[in-house]
Amino acid sequence: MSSVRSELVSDDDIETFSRDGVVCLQQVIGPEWIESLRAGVASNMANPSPRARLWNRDAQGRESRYDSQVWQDIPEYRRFVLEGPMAEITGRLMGSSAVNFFFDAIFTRTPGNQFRTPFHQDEPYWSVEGFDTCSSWMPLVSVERCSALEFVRGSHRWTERYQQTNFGAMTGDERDQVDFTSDDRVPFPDIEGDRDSFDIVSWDMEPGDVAIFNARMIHGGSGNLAPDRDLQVFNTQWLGDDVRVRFREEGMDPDHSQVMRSVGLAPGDRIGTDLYPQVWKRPELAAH
Ligand SMILES: O=C(O)CCC(=O)C(=O)O
Repeated sequence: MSSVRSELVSDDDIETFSRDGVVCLQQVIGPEWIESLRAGVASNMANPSPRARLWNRDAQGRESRYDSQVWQDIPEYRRFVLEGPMAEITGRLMGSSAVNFFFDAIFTRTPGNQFRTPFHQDEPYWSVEGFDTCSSWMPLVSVERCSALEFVRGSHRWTERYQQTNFGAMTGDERDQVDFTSDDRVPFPDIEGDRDSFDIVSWDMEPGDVAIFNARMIHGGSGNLAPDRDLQVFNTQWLGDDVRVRFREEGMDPDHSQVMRSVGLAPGDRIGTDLYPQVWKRPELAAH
């Protein structure tokens, strides 16, 4: 399967990603991939993994759901991860010598669901640590800007360590509990309540577009759907050169520490193994 654009990432895209922490690439994922992933999402929703969560159900029964790390069970996901263009795109954006796949995350909302994901950063929840990370928010349906994921431009370079949202409070699931209040972290800024003070960016997006962001970026939103609009997002997360395994005492979400231990990964290790495969290596280094 091919991509729509021949040049996946331009020098401008690389500069924007480094400076702003997010870049929205238009029409880099071909329609064959989108069609195949939509089929994957349908079978995933019919047969959710043990990691699936209901984030929100309103009085009209409109829902927001999440699942993750399902790529090994769903052939369409697996093929996209291992053969699709994201590994090269993210490797080039990060300027990395090689890229390992971390995990997939699936976000679905039924038509009209209003639930907005609270502003947060991803990397402080992860079982790894590093700056060279990419998360890719890839809608499989058209998304109006008012329903797309929003980003606080440049926040990936802020040095403050914030208390993060406890998503476990939303799901009520004890496996998701993360307590970021017990150490020296400062309260998370009230971005929603003071939007004009922050440089918030988002885009109208079509299938084939992907918003790629550093996992330290503050991001949230993506609810607020019109009554006739649903949302299906396939997100993949990618790790570059400086990332190392890190288990966090305060908790992790998703918590990979157990599976990492089971494949022999320990804190301080470079990421690897079949669970976190190296999918792309810079061609000029591939011979070495
Ligand atoms: O789409 C959403 O509601 C949340 C997305 C998100 O937080 C992410 O991709 O990291």
